[in-house]
Amino acid sequence: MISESLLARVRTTLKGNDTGTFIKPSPGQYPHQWNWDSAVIALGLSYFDPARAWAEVESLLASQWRDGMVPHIIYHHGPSDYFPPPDFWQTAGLARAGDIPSSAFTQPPILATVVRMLLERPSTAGLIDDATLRRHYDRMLAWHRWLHVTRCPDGSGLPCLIHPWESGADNSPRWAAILDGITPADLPPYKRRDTVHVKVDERPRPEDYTRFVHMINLGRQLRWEPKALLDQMPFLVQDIMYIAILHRADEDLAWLGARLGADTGEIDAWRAGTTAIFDQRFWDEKRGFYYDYDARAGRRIDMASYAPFTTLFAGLPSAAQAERLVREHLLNPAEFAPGGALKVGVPTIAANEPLFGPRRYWCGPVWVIINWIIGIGLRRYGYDALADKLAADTLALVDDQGFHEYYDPRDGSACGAADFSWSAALALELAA
Ligand code: 9WN
Repeated sequence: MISESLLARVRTTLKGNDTGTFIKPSPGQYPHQWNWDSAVIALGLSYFDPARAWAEVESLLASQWRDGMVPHIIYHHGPSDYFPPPDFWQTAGLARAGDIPSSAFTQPPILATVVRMLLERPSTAGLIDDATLRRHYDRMLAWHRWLHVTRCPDGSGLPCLIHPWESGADNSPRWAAILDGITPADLPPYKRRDTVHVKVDERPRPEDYTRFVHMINLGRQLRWEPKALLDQMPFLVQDIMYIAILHRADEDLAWLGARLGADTGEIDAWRAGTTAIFDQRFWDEKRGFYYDYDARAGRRIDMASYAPFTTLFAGLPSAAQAERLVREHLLNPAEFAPGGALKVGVPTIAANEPLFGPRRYWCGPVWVIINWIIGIGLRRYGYDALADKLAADTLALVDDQGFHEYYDPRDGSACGAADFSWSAALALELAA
């Protein structure tokens, strides 16, 4: 149940981050619109400003590129003190780019799932007409098609990410081995800004940040041409969480298509394709766990992370696989469960991984969005009591520490940016 006091705190945080056109992720650190942040922020808005929830969807989709991609950062109001600024991407004059300055790659496509959720709740359902919905549907369909086709080098329908920022989990140790093999060269001049607002040891290491910039520079040199990126970027990854979110979003997009009377055959084929290949590509029967895939090297990435649990959100594992994910890993105190070194879950990297970094961004901290996604997945498989416990523990964290970007799983203390929009928005989801 949502208390008046929680609602008031969320409203204050989101209003404080409202730019008028969109809600920014946090006051200082992230002054622009981010793709998956914006989508889940719309869910929070549905509790006290439902029209604004749809406006958030509208402003995100307005950034769509002509080739279908929906970018990861959108600079509606021009540059700020955030690095990289809009010009750094060098997208001006690109025929395939959109009308609003943006980054040149994308982020987890959770938007179609959010749109379905908004359509299924009374506060927001009646506030959108079919013509607008059809426009949103066509845009999301084009984005998903871009992912399944343009971003897929092997005909499997599984998209590849070409930069760690696309995963939403920028410096995850899942990418460490690939990043370690990249030697930055000929870097353009730049000044890192993220460590102005957040402690250095809670942000990506300097050597990784340099590689992020190096890969943006490579993309610029390739004029962001999709085929050239697939052929030449040193980072070419099939990310389990990204694909799980897309698979679930395909399901929700097909639901929307059926409601609008559209032919959803293309989406059904993507879903069938992903289901057919998912286990073969990612499942390790011996360890009862999924592993991401380095498509450039042609091998699995040996790193135990939160990502396998997000497959439950998409309904990808069988009941037996789900049981192994939960029993052998999620509830294992040596890895992901409170009890041993951990006080709160779910850490973004298993506690017994050598690269576990409990305060460093995506190297271990607990993120509200991840717990929310895992909780929905647990319910999908009937683990309601576990989902209830995860929601209660996550809410206790935000109650105690405030709406932070992430939390140290050893003691629940706050890390990263404060007044973080999706932690606030999703606290309402968890309470509801
Ligand atoms: C780069 C906004 C975004 C999130 C990402 C998170 C972080 C940006 C950064 O912040 O990434 O895109 O500057 O670190 O990793 O998931 O969407 O909240």
